[in-house]
Amino acid sequence: MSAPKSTTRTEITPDAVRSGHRAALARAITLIESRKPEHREAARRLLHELMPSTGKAIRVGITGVPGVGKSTTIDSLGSLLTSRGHRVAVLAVDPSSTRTGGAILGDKTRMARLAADPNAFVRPSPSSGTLGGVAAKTREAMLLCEAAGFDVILVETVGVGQSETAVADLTDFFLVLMLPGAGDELQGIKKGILELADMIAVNKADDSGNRASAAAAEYRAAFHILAPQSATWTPPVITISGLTSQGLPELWEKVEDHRRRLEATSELRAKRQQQDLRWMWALIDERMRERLTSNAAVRDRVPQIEREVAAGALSPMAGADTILRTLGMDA
Ligand SMILES: Nc1nc2c(ncn2[C@@H]2O[C@H](COP(=O)(O)OP(=O)(O)OP(=O)(O)O)[C@@H](O)[C@H]2O)c(=O)[nH]1
Ligand SMILES: [Mg+2]
Repeated sequence: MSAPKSTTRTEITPDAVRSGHRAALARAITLIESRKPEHREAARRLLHELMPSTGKAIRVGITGVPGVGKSTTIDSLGSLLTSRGHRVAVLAVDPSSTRTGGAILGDKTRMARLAADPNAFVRPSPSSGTLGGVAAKTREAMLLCEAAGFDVILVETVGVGQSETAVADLTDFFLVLMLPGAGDELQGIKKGILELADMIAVNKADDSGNRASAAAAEYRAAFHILAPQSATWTPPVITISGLTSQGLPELWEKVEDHRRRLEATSELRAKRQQQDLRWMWALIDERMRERLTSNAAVRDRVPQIEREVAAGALSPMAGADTILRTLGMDA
């Protein structure tokens, strides 16, 4: 007797992922993104079994304002790295589902070389969920990629909202792309982004004359007045062109240098340990939230409670108590 066909597609063995076949990896990621309870259990088992095969890649987060050239740079950098024998996986964190359709299209056209490269794997952002949920799925996808033998993981995120912090928390090295045009640009940077950055690359140096190096000088000065984030690393500021690949070999040299230093001082281990702890709490938050939103009794009562709280008939505390009691939690 043969197994029913409908279930065989969702059965992904750890060995299938470890074999490095992109189709198996893609299916495994689809499984971890699934919201169906039976898939979640299978996904947990799969990840659990694959954990020993994870952790060896260089994980790089890449952010910057829309249009700065993240995808273009990833396409060129990724191609450079596969030509050197690396296997490169590209993931995205984009929690705004309205943008996701566009981002998928953008990734397909702007990462054309990598999308066609047998040693690369390009995966768009999960299409729904809170930022915490999307980041958690991306982390799990990253671990699957590592188990499948990808030794460089590039995570793109658009530099608006809170997604940079989430991506910095997934990766070892956080690269911030900036546009040429100093001064104005500097004022526009969100406070905090410099503190997350392990390097700034001013992109589009190919067609901006000396505005790119002027901008780089300003960012260097900005780093000088910041308190150092690490005793072993001062974030470099370089100029690049994602379009022509100018500066990308130097960019990667810096990433490798950073990696060597962090390994030598065991900062890398400490960093990942901290990330694991925050990940655990993010999972707990996400699962609690899921229980809340999937509970039918809660769903039935929430509109009425919201109306009463909005009308001042019920205090916010009493509203929260009622909802939590409906969920079976002691107030
Ligand atoms: N001249 C020049 N143009 C570039 C460079 N990098 C990107 N571009 C152009 O800038 C535009 C945006 O590039 P993308 O790579 O899609 O930018 P992105 O940051 O990924 O954008 P989002 O994903 O929408 O946030 C495209 O038209 C690119 O061709 C560069 O180094 N030089
Ligand atoms: Mg992009």
